[in-house]
Amino acid sequence: MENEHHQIGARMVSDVFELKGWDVLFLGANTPKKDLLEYIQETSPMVVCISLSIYFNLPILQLMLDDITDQFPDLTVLTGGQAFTRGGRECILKYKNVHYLSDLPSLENYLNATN
Ligand code: B12
Repeated sequence: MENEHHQIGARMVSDVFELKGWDVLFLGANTPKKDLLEYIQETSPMVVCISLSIYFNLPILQLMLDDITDQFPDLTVLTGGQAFTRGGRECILKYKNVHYLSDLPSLENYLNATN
């Protein structure tokens, strides 16, 4: 996501999806909101994952989620990353199809349950 240069966690998340047989489009770090929205429009993904490492980027994440959920209300969005250890989970509760997962085992459980 925008202004988020940490990409190792997101890379590991995408690897978990691939190991479970999903086709993954890894956009990398610091993806502008506008580009992400265009990308969703073009590729119609089943799930979008967003990684947040820096707590001060939480407002940027919220703006992103506002637009994603507004334009793609049925799309599932998974969020995670170490920023949430400092708070912010309550901010995503208001979004119906946005979920927070704390770690990779939780992601694997989620994928096993949805497959
Ligand atoms: C490497 C690193 C960097 C590198 C990143 C390089 C890269 N290409 O990724 C660089 C040098 C760019 C960097 C920059 C900065 N960093 Co830095 N960085 C780190 C460091 C040392 C490691 C991060 C990492 O890769 N961890 C390993 C990965 C695997 O862990 P993870 O990201 O947490 O991901 C795991 C889980 O969280 C989860 N997960 C992550 N995302 C998602 C998403 C979903 C959907 C799911 C299910 C799970 C999930 O799965 C992963 C596997 O368990 C951490 C400290 C640390 N020990 O973690 C600080 C840290 C993240 N950085 C920090 C800071 C403050 C910065 C800077 C602001 C420093 C500065 N003053 O310039 C800048 C910010 C730049 C920016 N705008 O993004 C802070 C963030 C504090 C906070 N939480 O608010 C940390 C925690 C250091 C600290 N103790 O203060 N950093």
